[in-house]
Amino acid sequence: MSIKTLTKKQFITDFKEKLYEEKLVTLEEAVPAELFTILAKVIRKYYTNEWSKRNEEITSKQQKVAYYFSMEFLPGRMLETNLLNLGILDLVKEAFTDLGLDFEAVKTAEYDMALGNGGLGRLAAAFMDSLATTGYLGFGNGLRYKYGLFKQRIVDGYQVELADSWFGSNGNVWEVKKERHTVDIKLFGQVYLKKDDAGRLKPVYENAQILHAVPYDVPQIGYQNQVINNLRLWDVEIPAEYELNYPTLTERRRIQDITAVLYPDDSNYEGQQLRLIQEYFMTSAGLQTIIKSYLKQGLPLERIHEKVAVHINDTHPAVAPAEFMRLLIDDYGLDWDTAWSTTVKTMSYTNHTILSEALEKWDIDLFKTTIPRVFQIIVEIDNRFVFEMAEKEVPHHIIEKTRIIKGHHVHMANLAIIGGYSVNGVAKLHTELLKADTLKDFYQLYPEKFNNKTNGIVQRRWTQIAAPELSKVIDETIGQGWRQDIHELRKLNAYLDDSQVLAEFYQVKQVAKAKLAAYIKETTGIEVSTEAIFDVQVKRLHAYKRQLLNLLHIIKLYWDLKDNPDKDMVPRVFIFGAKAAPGYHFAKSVIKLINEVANLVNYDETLQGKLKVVFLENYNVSLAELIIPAADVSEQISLASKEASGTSNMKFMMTGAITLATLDGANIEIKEEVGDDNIVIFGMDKDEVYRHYEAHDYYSRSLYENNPILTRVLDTFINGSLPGAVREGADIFEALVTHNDEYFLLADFMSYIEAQEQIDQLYRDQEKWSRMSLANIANSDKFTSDDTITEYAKDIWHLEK
Ligand code: 26Q
Repeated sequence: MSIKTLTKKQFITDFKEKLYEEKLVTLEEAVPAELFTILAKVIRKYYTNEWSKRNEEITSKQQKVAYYFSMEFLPGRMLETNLLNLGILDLVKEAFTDLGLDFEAVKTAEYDMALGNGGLGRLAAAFMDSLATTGYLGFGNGLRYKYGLFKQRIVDGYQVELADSWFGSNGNVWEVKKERHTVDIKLFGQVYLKKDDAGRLKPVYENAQILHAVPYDVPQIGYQNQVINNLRLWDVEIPAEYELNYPTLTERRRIQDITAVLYPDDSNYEGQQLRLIQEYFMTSAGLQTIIKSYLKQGLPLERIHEKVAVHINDTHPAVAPAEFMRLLIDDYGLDWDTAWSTTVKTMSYTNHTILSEALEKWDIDLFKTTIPRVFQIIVEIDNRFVFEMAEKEVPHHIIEKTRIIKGHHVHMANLAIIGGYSVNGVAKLHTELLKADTLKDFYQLYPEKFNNKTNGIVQRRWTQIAAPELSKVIDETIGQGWRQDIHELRKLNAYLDDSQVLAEFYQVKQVAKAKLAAYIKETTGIEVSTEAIFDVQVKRLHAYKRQLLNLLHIIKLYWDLKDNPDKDMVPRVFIFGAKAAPGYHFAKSVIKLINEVANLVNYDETLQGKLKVVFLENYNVSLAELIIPAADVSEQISLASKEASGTSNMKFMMTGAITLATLDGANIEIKEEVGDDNIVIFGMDKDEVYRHYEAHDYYSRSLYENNPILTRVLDTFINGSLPGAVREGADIFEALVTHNDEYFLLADFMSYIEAQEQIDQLYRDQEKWSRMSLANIANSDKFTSDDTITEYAKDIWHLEK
């Protein structure tokens, strides 16, 4: 069966047959969840051949393969992208119409695959799609968490977390378990070195725990190109031998915990042993498989870097260089120097944060107890690094700052940098800051390792899938070529003065807004008008992302309207979506306050419907697909220098929202692409921020006391205006006034207010606004992850097509 010759008729036959065979029900009786499963199973059959061919190619073609190691992959729903990429989305939709079935209902029966927290995990999923689409041999390696990122409910304005059991008892429909590729993972115990017969030192393990890592492969289907790559996710199993020791329930549970749940914290590094085990488990399993697969080609191990690139997504798999050394030396008998030389040529690392306190480090004793042999190897790597640097006469203090083991900790970023050949940041500014600040000592030692790779997004998901109406209008304006080659979007620049075209794009935005408005009404009961500006901030909740600054502006508008109900303003709907890490009190207080302000404004008739605040619970990829195309304003308001890149900013741009932003992360590159007139910038830039750090001259309290607007807005938190959030109000007030406002909200406040007023003025001129919006769509092609991954493939991994 080939996908290219598939007809609607054949599909309908296959679909009905499978439904009857597996569920013993007819079309009329089947519920959406059943229909979804059957549909997925039917289309699996269509791509199986291509998929298994691809797996064989690795050995047969002897081409270099990149392996993307990541603790997180956040693809969201897969049905629609899989259909689109297979080239049968329209065919299936038409078939469903013929059968009287509701495709939308079936599609929404799929659970989001949310094995990631946010940006980093979504980027990894985007790279999987783009690797397949560009045709490079690039495979993913991660963990098959039983529970993905928690499901968020809002109860009385508070975040409540529920377990996300994203696959039922039958597993995930897309995955295939590959039991015969199971590998052993060794943890704990004691290790000492003993000479073998040949006089070589070999490690002897005592009391180690041996676990099974079992892979599940998830297909990554390229866009209409017959390429299907692999995302390999590892699960833990208890080996039969171990069962013979009658492990207690607690012991069994402790093992199963390894792949039970994704850590929901995306900033605060927390030194928990289970997390270290997760990281090591995934990394070791992946590397063992890679070596085995490489050796099948009959090539010498010391040249593995010619056929294999291992990419370390943030420090989470940064144990990789040490584990690779262990395998090469202990299991395959390479000598240290040969092993080290090939290891460094195999590993590359992406950094996703500039906050140095967020860089992962592990307590030495914990590390030694958990993976004793790997620890020995790290000690050796560290010693040799120190020796080599001293020989090169690198100053002592620089060596101390860059070595791997110091202050009773193992520093994972240092291991990733020393043990690899490439370090990249995720946007231009971010990479510059890494070089000048966070990693500056390493930049002195190894300038040649540093490079930038600005993030990207899968344009297909954010246009063709999330914004079908928009896509149709683009087709009608410039033809369909942009669906294959996103750079053709630039043709839209020829229509910036075409009132007819501008009106059509405006209309399409209104359609998306109406859909979102209906969802808001249905899920929250709040009525919003599509005539209002839809002003959106959706992302993880973090102090540095400054959702609170957005809220301060809303409170200002509230008081303006209370003073003057006839205030001349375009009605606004402020829409938030954000999950807070469960232990992050500040972030949870902000959620509560947003919801309290929503209660204050949404039902106050005197505001004449000019101000609405909506917090949509459980923001995830699927909700993003609904929200982003409906946005007029994209809030990207982090304190300059703190947001490494951001990627939602790119999705908003591509679907025609106007970016309201600080000069941070990729916002800077968005501004470069779209031009100063089509973006609204405010606030301090990174130089001003850094100047305050150096001069220690920031006093938030004096801004609070001397600016009457700020006084009034901040007092709202403590003067009884928000009776449902007295404690949270006090906490937030304290953070901003007493604890000197770590992220300079008060410093940027007036500039933000002015920028918001500018937005209000711009929106009044419908044609002008539509022109800005279209200019954003027309110049968004730079941010396709297809191009980002091509740069990784060429500049870092040196892959051939
Ligand atoms: C670390 C140790 C222990 C437990 C969890 C973690 C952890 C998990 C996830 C630390 C960080 C993360 C995620 C970080 C992240 O998503 N960063 C974002 O990456 C995006 C892609 O590069 C950027 O666009 C964002 O700017 C950046 O914040």
